[in-house]
Amino acid sequence: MGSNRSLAGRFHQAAAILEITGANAFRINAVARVAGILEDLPADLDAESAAVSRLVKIDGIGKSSAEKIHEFVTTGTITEFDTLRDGIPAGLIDVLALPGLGPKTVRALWEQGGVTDLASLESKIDAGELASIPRMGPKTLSNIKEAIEFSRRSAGRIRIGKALPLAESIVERLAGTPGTTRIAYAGSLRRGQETIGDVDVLVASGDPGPATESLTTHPGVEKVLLSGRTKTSVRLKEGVQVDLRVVPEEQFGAALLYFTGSKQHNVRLRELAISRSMRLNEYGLFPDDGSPEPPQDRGVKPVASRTEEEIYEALGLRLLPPELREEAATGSWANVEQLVTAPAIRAELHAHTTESDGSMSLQELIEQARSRGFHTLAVTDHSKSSVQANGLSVERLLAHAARVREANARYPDITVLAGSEVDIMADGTLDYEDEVLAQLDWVIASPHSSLRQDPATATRRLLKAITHPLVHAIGHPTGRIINGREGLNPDLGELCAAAREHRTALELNANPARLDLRDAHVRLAMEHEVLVTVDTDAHQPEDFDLLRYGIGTARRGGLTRAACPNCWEAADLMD
Ligand code: DGT
Ligand code: CA
Ligand code: CA
Ligand code: ZN
Repeated sequence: MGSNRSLAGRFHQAAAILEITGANAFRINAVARVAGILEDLPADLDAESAAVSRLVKIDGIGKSSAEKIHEFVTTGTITEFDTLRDGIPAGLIDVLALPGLGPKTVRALWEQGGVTDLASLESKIDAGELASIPRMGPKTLSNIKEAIEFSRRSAGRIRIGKALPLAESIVERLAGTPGTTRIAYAGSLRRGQETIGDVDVLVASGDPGPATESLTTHPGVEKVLLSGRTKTSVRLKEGVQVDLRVVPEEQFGAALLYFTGSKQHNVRLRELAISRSMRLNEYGLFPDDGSPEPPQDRGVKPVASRTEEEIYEALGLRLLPPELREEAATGSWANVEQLVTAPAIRAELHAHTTESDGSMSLQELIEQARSRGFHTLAVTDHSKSSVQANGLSVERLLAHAARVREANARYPDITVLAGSEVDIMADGTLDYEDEVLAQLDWVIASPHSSLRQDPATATRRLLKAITHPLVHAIGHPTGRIINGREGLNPDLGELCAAAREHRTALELNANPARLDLRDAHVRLAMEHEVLVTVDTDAHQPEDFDLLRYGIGTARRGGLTRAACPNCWEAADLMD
C-alpha cells in the first residue's frame, strides 16, 4: 500500500543527506531525479515490476538505483541509505526542511554551531551561540526563528489517533491532583477533528498549583513554554503542545464551552447572547447592564456558567454535541438525537484475518467481534492483486469462505459473513470475476492502487464499482492517508447519486490514518440519503478500539443510526 510514495520519500531523504554531507552535485541530482520518477509511476511497484532488469529500462533509473528499489520492495529497507542516515543527526533533516535554509547553511550550523535538530537550533539562537558563524547576522537568525515557529504552527497538526491517547493520559494524571474537581480536554480534539493543532486541557480547581505542577513534571514534557498562575503551556517530546487552563469550579462550563470552540461557534453564540440582551465570554453568560467593563470584574452574577447545558438553555438552545460545533453545522440541532454513537454499533463489516494481512486467526477475529457485543461480522480479506497484502487467489478465497461458513454454524450468537475486500482496479473493474463474487455474502470494493488518478478518471472508476450489482459497499473510497497521501479526488456528488440509486453503501473507514470518507463527505452522503458504513478495517485486536475515531467523524458529518447499517438490527442488515 502506497509503497511508491514511501520509496520516493527514502530517495528524497537520501538526496537531502547527501547535500548536508557535501557529496558531489551529480550524485545528489541523480538520487533526487529517481525520487521524482518514483512519484510519477502509475501503479505501485511489486516484486515483479521491481525486478532490476525491468527497472533499468525506465529513463533516469540506473543499475544502482534499480538495485536499491528492488531491495526496498522486497525487504522494506535500503541498507546504503540507512548507513547514510546514521551518519548525521536525525534532527538535521527537519532543519533542512525549514524554508530559506539551504544545505550549505545546515552543514555550517551543524559542523560549526553544533546544531543537531530544531530544538538545539532554537535554543542556540536564543543563547546567542550562533552569531560567530559566517553569514549568520541578527536578521538571518531572527528569520530562522520565525521559520521554526511557523513550521511548528502549520505543519505541526497531528492525527487525532495520536493526540487523543496523549490527552487522555494527561487528563488521567491531572485528575488525581489535590483540589481538582473537574477536568476535560477541549478544542479541536473534543470536536473530533481529524487533525489537532494543540491539545487544550481544562481543570476546575480552587488552587491551580497541583494540577499545573503535575503537567510541568510530566515525564513526556520536553519544554515548558509558558507557566502562569492559571495558564500553562508545555511541549511534549512527541512535538505536541498542551495548553492547560485552571478555572474556578463555578466557571467550568463557560470555560469548557469557550475553549471547545470552534471559534465560529463561539462567535455565533455570542451574537445570540447579545440579541437576548446578555453577554457571553469564557467566564460566563451575564446580563447586559450596558457597562463596557467586563462583568466578571465587577462581581456581576452570571445567568449561567457552571455547565454547558445551563448556558445553552439560557440561550434558548439544547446542548449541541461538540462534533457539531463547526461553523457550517451551527444550528443543525435537528438530528442530534438520531446521530450514531459508539454503543449503537452492532456490526463490523470490514475485517482481516491471517489469511491475508491480518494478525488474527478467523477464530480470534470472531471472538473479538463477540466480545464487543456485535451480532454480525463480515470477514473481508484482500483480493489477489493486493500482492503486498497476501491477497487471496480464487481457490484460496473459496476455501476461506467455506471455513468462514463452517465457523458461522458453530456460533449461534453471531452471524459471520463470508466476504471479500476486492480491489477496484485502475479502470474500475473488480479483481474477481462476477461468478466468484456471486458466491460471497458481503463484498466491499476498495481502491488500493493508482491513487493519483485525475478526478474524472477516479470518478468513472468508482462509479463502475458502485453500480456493480454484486458490490455492497465501497471501502475507504478515496484512499487518502492523513498527513501522508492525498488520495483520489472524485466527484462525490456523482458517486452519492449512484450509490443511492444502486443502494451501495459508502464506507467511513474508522482508522485515524484514513477517516475516509471524511466528515464533509459524510454530510454530502446524508444529503443524498446514501448509506454509510462505519468500519474499523481491523487487522489486529486493538483495531476494534479505533471505532471511536470513525464515530467522531460520522457525527461531525451528521450520520444518523438509520443511515448506518452497522447500527441496524441483524434481520434488517441481512435484508
Ligand atoms: P487547533 O488547536 O488548531 O486544532 O484548533 P482549536 O479549535 O483547538 O483552537 P485553539 O487551540 O487555538 O483554541 C481552542 C478554542 O479556544 C477554540 O476552538 C475556540 C477558543 N478560542 C481561541 N481563540 C479564540 C478567539 O480568538 N476567538 C474565539 N471566539 N474563540 C477562541
Ligand atoms: Ca487546540
Ligand atoms: Ca490551544
Ligand atoms: Zn481492509
